[in-house]
Amino acid sequence: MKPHAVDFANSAAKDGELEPSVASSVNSYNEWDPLEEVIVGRLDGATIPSDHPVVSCNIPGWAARAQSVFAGFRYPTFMIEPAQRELDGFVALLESLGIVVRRPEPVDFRKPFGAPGWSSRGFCNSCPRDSMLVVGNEIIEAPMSWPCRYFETHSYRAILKDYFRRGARWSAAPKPQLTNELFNPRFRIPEKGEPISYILTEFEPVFDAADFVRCGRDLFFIRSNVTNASGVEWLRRHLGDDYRLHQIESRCPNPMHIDTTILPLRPGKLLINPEYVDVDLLPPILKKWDILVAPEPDPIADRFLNLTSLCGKWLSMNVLMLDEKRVIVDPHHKAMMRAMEKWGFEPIPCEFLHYAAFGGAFHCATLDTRRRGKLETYF
Ligand code: ABU
Repeated sequence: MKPHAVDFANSAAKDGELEPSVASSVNSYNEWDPLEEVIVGRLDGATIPSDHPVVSCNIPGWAARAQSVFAGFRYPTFMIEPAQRELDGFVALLESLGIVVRRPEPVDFRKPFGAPGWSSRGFCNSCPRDSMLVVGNEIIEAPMSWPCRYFETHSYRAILKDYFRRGARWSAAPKPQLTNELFNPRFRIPEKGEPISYILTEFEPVFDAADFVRCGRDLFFIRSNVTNASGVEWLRRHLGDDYRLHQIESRCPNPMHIDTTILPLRPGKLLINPEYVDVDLLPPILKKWDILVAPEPDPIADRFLNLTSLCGKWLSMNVLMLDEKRVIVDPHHKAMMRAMEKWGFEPIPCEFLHYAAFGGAFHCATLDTRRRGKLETYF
């Protein structure tokens, strides 16, 4: 039998539950091919992350303090409602552009769960980018290190099973144990000028999918407080010789997710964060690409938005490419809108600032499962 072909001796296949597929239901190799189908996260049941050093070290100032006081409680309605309005607007925008939008199931994230040695409540499924990586026709469930996110992909299982039945490859990295050995008890966020260090040890492979971005055969990643070297190595071996992984050195003192450090926008154009990236240290493979330096983010005056954001100010970079030209940007970020125009893109405004309290913006809130394109080399 050919690899990935459906076994028609299987009774489910006879019952018509499995469909052999020529073109996979999942097909996305980069960040810019024309977007056809996307998973967008949800806010229902959102719960403030349970306390753990790996959580607090990644949350900025006041939000970390609030998180430790209110850990395990539901997000208040006054935070959910404005973010939900923005999310509904974002989904409506994507659908109006002919893009198929899939949604995870709502979950009561307050329910406790656990594994040997620990227990936690959940968080939310606002950011599918964090928990799943799409490489070509494969979706890989990431081995996440925040205990409250351990089962986050379960709310996407109906979608994953549907993609699988229609020909996609579906895999999951080994579930980590998340015992104390994974976390350095002496870790503290490095001060300015100190070398970057991470809370994770190499006890076992862990990574968040959002620490990787795709450019065909080449993927870029950062080491972070949720992605260790073993996690990167697991992915490197899993993807095999068809793909190359390149590290981006981020100077972010509490790095978590590459999409506010660099974002490839189309072949030859890389958006970078000037605070986190030293252009001279970019992998040599990027030497021929244009480096687009993200403008200083427009400050957010609303104190409550600032206090409750789980993200840094560079969330202005967290844009979503619909194709090689069109890009969804928050209109608050006027400097980014102007820069995108100057660089030859067509920014499409969509308000989304309230989503930061749930962990991200457009890139984080989505997982592009189908883009029209094929595996290519861009370097
Ligand atoms: N989850 C993306 C946010 C990363 C950041 O705060 O910089």
